[in-house]
Amino acid sequence: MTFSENLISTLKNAESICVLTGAGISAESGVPTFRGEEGLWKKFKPEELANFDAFICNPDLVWEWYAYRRRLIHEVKPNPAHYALVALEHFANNFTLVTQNVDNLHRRAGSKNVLELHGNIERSYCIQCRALAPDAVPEGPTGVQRCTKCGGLVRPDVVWFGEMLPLEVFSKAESAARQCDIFFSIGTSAVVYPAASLPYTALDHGAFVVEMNLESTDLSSRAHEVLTGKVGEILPDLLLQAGIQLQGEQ
Ligand code: BJW
Repeated sequence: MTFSENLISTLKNAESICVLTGAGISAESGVPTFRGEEGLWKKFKPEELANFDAFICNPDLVWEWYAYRRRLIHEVKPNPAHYALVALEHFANNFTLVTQNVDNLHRRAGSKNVLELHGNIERSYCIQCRALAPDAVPEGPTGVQRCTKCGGLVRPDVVWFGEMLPLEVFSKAESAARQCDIFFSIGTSAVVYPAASLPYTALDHGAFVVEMNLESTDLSSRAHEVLTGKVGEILPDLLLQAGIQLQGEQ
């Protein structure tokens, strides 16, 4: 892909870079997205399972959904897009990676400054006494886990619909979006708020906004550049053309 000179020079000269990622960045690792044609969760809409009421009504089903995804995530590896973001973090003076993903793949690739807006599937806690479950939740018997301290239901430490995002994490993300020179919205349908507000915050504060996605989204008409295609191909290519050294597994 050939990139515009404007994009290349804005990237090379950026003092501060902010990136928002969604499920699409992990798709090439083999993790299904939530929505769209490729979404494996077509059987269930995320709104139906990713909420507290669904968990209370059918804890075993919701727990199984997360247990299945946890197993899947353990079997996959970060892909060239995750590694390209590690290289971008090394390159930039000021770099913030904001992710909606709970799959831990950015950290596994080596990214350091990661803000997880929707939590992390590797952690779980008791809804009654709030105790964190032991590091690795046993995957043996099916069905929801119970707290070893009080017997309460154990849930994944993720943010469901209708729940607040971790305040401090979101406030750091907003501040990075306000301060950056260039903002990348990568592999997200940009429909879930407040995460979807971040590119608009960046636009309002004068950042150059770039979208990378297989398809267009509500953001596409407002972004300065829309790069259509697989992020695992586009992002490493962009870095190469900007003279930014790729590292790690590509
Ligand atoms: C590729 C690719 C490749 C594929 N290369 N691209 C109106 C305004 C503001 C808010 C609301 C509103 N109406 C309702 C709300 C509230 C609600 C909301 O936003 N709903 C919308 C659906 C309308 N938001 C909330 O409830 C949030 N909390 C909140 O607002 O708190 C305040 C509050 C509290 C109480 C009362 C009222 C207000 C919380 C949202 C939590 C979202 N949680 C989930 C589950 C997390 C745990 C888990 O993983 O199970 O987060 S839902 C799910 O969606 C998950 C994702 O992080 C999130 C976003 O999805 P994402 O990442 O964009 O994935 P997809 O699948 O949608 O898109 C993938 C994209 O990749 C596609 O575009 C593909 O084309 C692309 N792609 N392969 C490039 N190779």
